[in-house]
This record gives sequence, C-alpha cells and structure tokens, in this order.
Amino acid sequence: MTGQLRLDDHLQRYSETAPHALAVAAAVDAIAAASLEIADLTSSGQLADASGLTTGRNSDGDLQRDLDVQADAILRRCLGKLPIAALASEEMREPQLGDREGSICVAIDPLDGSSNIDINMTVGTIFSILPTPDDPGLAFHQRGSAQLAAGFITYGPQTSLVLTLGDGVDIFTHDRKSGCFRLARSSVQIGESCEEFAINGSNRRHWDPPVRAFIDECLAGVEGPANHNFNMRWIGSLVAEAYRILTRGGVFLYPSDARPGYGDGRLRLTYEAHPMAFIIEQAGGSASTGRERILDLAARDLHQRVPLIMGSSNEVRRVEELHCDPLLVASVSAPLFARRGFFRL
Ligand code: AFP
Repeated sequence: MTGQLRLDDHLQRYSETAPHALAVAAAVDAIAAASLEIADLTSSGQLADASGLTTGRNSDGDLQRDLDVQADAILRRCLGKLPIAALASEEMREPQLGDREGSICVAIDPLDGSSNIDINMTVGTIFSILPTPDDPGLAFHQRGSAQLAAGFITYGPQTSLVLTLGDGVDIFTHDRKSGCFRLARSSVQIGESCEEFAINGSNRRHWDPPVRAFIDECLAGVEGPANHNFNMRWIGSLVAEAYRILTRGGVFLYPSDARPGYGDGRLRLTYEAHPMAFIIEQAGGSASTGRERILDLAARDLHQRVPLIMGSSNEVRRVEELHCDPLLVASVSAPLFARRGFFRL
C-alpha cells in the first residue's frame, strides 16, 4: 500500500468515522496544503528572501525570524477558511477565537527549529488538534490525552507529514511529480529499547542529578548499568529528532536545567510536547517530564514550558526511575549537594 495511498484518500476514509472526524480531516488537509507553501519558502532560503534572519521577538520573548512570521501567516490563512473554534500559535500571545460552532481547536508551532534555517538544516511545522470544550477559551487547558489528532511536517530532504488520528502513526511524503502526499510508512512502531540518545550535552553542568546520571549511564555503555553502547545525536530541531526516533528508535531529552528561564526546560507543552507525546505514544514509545506522563498534563498558560523526555519506552522508564532514586532526588533538593554545590555527581 505504501506509495499508493494518497493523504487525501486517507483523510476521506477517516472523515466518515466519527462526528468530529470531518472537521479534523479538513484541518489536516489545510495544514498539508499550507506546508507546501512553507516548503517552497524554506527550500528557497536566501533566494526567496526567507533568510531566517531575526525580525524581533515573539510574545514569549523568543527570537522571531522572518520565516516564523511567514509560516504563521500561511497556516492561519489556510486554517482561517475552516469552522475552527480556537487557534493558538507560538507566534501569537493569546489564542484567536473563531467559529463558536466549530467542533475542533488547533494549536501550531508554525516553524520549529527556525534557528536552523540559515544553516540549511531540517525544520518543521507541528500541530495539535483538540475537541472544542464548552468554553472555547479553555481549549488549550485540556490534558494532552484529549487530543483528537497530532502531527508534524519536516522541511528537509523530504517534505514529509507524520500523522496520528488516534489509531497509530503514518508518514506521508510529498511526491513532487504528482504534487500530492503519498503514504511512505504505515503503522510506525518504535522499538522498546534503543542505542541512541539525543541531548544538548553542553548543558551538562546545569542538569539535575537524575538526568546527569542517565546520560552518564549512556556514556558508560557496555561497561555500565545499561550494558550496551549508545550513539549520540543532537540536531537542534525537534521535528528532525522525532523523525529519527520514529525511523530507528532512540531517546530525546530536553530536561529542565539551572539556567535562568530553563526551570521547565525549553519546549512548550501545548504545541510541541503534547503533539509529539501523542505521536510517540501512538508509535509504541513513551513521553514524560521525567516524573509525569506528558499526556496527563494540562497547560496553565498557552506558552508554558515543560521538560520533555521521549522515545523508546525502556530508556524513558530508566530516566523516570532515576528521578525516583532517593539519593539523586535528595541531591536535587539539598542546596549543599545541588548543581552548584560542593559535590558533583
Ligand atoms: P528554535 O525554534 O528557536 O530553533 O528552537 C528549536 C527547539 O525548540 C527545538 O526544536 C530543539 O530541539 C531545541 O530548540 C534546541 O535547543 P538548543 O538550541 O538549546 O539545543
């Protein structure tokens, strides 16, 4: 079936399965259409005056690049034609309320990894689709487990759309000849154990002891408790890391750390961690803060950050075990033994 099934046929079949399915299918179709416009921009780079240069800061103080703004506008234009009750974006301070009769709400990270544009690395769009609650103003305060669908598009060697509609994960790749997205991989599954970890190792001195202990176990390889060797990757683009994990397993960590503003890590719960967690769990993996399941969390505010450990379930579970280790936990709370204390683990 791979290569034959088109995304629009897949969405057509899904749209007849449940009351909200038609609206979900229409939103995914609109995001897929928007992604082709964004792919044109990212693939032209400097030629399309899409340099990735910073144009300012968004509502949450993050550096904003011209392409972030352009991608956000394209997605909002494509989604704006649909009966969506509320739309949230990394590039918008507050959610935008829409059609009160709309059965779904959508959260987007229009261009994740945009700091990689000027170095020609894979970037992407991430989306989360939720049911409309009684009060649409509370749409993005629902638990991650409420999601109806989630996905991301990679703008890299391939323009590929990774999608879960709540019944497994499928990957559709844009076929430039026919101009449509075609099924590349169906029912993607992540192995329960892995040999590859991804973390920004330059932050080691800022990590809590449980994270440091886990990475030290990975580095000890076959000579340590993991009893096998690991490889390391760090791309600096969440969508690229997630795509690799869906392809060959692995564990990704963006934990909280001691840097100012990183007490809850770097990634946003609503439009990054929630959709990624839904996808990873639907593919048989796990997604955690190190202490709690990501999909059990509900955001207090739209741009709330959250530590994210996701991927092969054995390694995610090991990180959680270390977060329960009384010795390691005590060292986090006891100032004397904390990160900048006299004793380093
Ligand atoms: P940008 O969108 O600012 O490039 O951030 C990308 C990201 O949120 C995520 O995609 C990466 O995994 C992570 O940041 C990389 O963070 P570091 O630059 O701190 O390694």
